[in-house]
Amino acid sequence: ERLKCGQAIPITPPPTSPANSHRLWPEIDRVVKQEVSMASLGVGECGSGWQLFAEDGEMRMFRREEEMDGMVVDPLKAVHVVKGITGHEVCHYFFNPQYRYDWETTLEHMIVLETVSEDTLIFHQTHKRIWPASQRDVVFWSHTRRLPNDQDRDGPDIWTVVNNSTEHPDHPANAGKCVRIFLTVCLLCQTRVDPPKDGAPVSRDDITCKITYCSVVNPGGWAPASVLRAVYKREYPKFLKRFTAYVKNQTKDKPIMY
Ligand code: 16C
Repeated sequence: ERLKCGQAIPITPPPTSPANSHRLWPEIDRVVKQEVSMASLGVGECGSGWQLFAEDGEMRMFRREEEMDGMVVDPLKAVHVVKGITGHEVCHYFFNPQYRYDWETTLEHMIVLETVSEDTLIFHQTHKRIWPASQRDVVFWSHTRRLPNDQDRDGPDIWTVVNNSTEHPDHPANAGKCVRIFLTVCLLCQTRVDPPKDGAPVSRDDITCKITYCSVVNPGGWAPASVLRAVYKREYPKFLKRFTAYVKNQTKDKPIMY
């Protein structure tokens, strides 16, 4: 079911989330709720000012041109509809570090700094350098969560992954050759099942995943605006196409994971 502008999406965390005794828990819970509500708003509604900048089949990418202290921090909102995969599967491959080098083409190096719980990890990543800017790195917590589907109680649950910059004493910002970037990313996935009319078992042909991907990246230091905008216009569509194709390929011969 499509969510309408302003329509509440259920975002109550599981009362026993394995991460809820961690020092970061209040922040994680607050940011996840906020990002899920923002991601669930449509792009054409509420006078939001989103401009379409890339389109390919079912995929649409929107941005708002914004600057902070002279640096480009354009928010991005992408929507995609992919057949044959579930929201749980999409979030599984996005969240889990063992798959990241397979699909994340801008990545140079990744380590898990802390396993907070099975649904919450803290990462350090370095990314490929964009000439003529300095190389970038990032430290962020990543949290995945199942959200009850109140719009369609018989339908599959909604899934999300939220990534948000944080600090870590082992990797202080701007201490080495990298400039620290700051990001907030939300992947929100809704699954629709259209069961076969003849009562046959549901197959991958009968499932569709609506993916919303929102991100704000602050480059953290000087980078030419024209280069930065040219890079993200190329890299975001490449990421979403490659990543969703990867999930389709990984899951095609596996049982459906709702
Ligand atoms: O969300 C995505 N990936 C997650 C798991 O890795 C996570 C990390 C996001 C990092 C996104 C920023 C990476 C920027 C590094 C520089 C790009 C290098 C390009 C090299 C080309 C040869 O949430 C998927 C992320 C998809 C990333 C698309 C690229 C966005 C560029 C934004 C501008 C960054 C400013 C860099 C300043 C020089």
